[in-house]
Amino acid sequence: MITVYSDKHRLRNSKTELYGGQLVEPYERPSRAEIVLERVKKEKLGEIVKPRDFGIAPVHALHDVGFVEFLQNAWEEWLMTGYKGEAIATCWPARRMSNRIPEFIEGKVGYYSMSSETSISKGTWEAAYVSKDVALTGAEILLKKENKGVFSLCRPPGHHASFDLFGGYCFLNNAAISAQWFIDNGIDKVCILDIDFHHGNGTQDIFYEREDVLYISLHGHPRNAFPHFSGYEDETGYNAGEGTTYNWPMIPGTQFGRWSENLKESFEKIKKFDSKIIVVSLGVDTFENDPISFFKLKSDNFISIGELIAELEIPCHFVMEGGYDIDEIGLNVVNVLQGFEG
Ligand code: Q9C
Ligand code: ZN
Repeated sequence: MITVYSDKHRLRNSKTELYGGQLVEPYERPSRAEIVLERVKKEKLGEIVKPRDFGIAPVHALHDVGFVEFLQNAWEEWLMTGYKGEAIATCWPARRMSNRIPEFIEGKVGYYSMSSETSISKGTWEAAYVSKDVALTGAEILLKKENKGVFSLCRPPGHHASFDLFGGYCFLNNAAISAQWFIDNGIDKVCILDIDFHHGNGTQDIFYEREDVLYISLHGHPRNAFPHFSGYEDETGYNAGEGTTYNWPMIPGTQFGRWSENLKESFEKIKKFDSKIIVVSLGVDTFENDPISFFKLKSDNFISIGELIAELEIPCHFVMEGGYDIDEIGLNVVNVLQGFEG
């Protein structure tokens, strides 16, 4: 399987994450991608290719122009205030407040974010820009070379990022951007299968009213898990998109038995939808040792996940999302890909 990778992901190297009331070293750190790449090489998964620049149009296809401009300029504007730390949101347009866009960067950071753990730092925009090129290059390879599967080693991840929101370590929604690219290049329907531990609120939101994209997610129940306000079972789509969103929230301690039952149930929806391509939002934070999640999947289970997905016999674009147990992230990700290849 071809892997798309760029070392420009290192430009996303924030020093602070607001976690449990403290500023800690971010869980979403450069070594994550390095270790996955090492494993890809060690296991001889296949060729490693660099992304090409697809420009900004595929971003504007799904994200708000003002939001994109904000991401581009946020770090410079934050520096100009004289603040000493990284840009962290502290105030939001909450219930019954005004939705007008503020001028001051501190207000804009709140306006354009869904959560405050994700600091904006120097190089964040540049890394997010290349991450979407990694996903788009992977999409192009899958379509043009008629491969069965391609792995886009995206970093930063994307599935929490919405039309005009960043957060949850995400800035641009790589999986969504690649799904839209498939549609713009002759694939009439696309399924996004999101197996990251967290609900992909951004992906769901972007396609919530669309009938041409099926969004399926298995995740920690929002009663207990980030992003807390999205991912309930009764979120099923709206207007033309009614019935093209399916959520399987699961309780703390969930093991592979229950998880895989739900995966198989989701396959019934995927088969019925009958799309020619699946974008897999591939997070391995469902792992038992993940430091910020509460499922109990074991490393071997990730091989089974790949094997199960392969049974669908639909070409898959694997897009890297979360996974924070640095020691085993390479093993777990490559297990999925090798299981898929058989
Ligand atoms: N107590 C992705 O996996 N904080 N994002 C969780 C847990 C945010 C995860 C706090 C987690 C974001 C792409
Ligand atoms: Zn996650």
